[in-house]
Amino acid sequence: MSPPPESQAPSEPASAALAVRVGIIMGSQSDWETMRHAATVLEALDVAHEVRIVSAHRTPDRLADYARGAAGRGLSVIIAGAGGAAHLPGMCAAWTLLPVLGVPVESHALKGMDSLLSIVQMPGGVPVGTLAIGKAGATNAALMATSILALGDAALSARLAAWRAEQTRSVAEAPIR
Ligand code: RP5
Repeated sequence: MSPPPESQAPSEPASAALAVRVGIIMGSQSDWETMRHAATVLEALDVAHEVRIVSAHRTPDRLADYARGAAGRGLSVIIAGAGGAAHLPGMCAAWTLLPVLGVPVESHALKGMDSLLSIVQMPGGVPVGTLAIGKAGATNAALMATSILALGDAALSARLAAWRAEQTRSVAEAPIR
């Protein structure tokens, strides 16, 4: 099998022209199908973000450079998604003091249980905030990143409140039968 296009990052969101506040990284192009849900939420909330493929084991130097430079470039939160033996969020957290939110990507062999356990079981001392496996985790990672940023941004807090209110409005009182 030919190697995946590690240097080919998913296309940049329109909000990239603004000061980037959240970095979404993933171990492989194949993770984009899951991690795109984080980008979608950040776009809906107008949170400037960037998206990169950064593999802990295939591109270790890229990971070190990315994580060590993130705070200096103005990022506030990193969302890291990976599958299988998912070292990416933990290794990223080792290189930065920024909050790192880990998204376990659903794997073929073990349905993401391997990803979940390898991300959530960080030994005490270097935290990774671990979300659910798959789409829900990617979605909630973006919402949690937004909550963190909203602590110091009243306009963003208002946008998040509106997003949540719209979600509430969208829930029907009774199921369609
Ligand atoms: C991990 O290995 C990636 O995060 C991905 O979830 C998994 C499989 O990668 P590919 O073989 O699809 O590139 O590094």
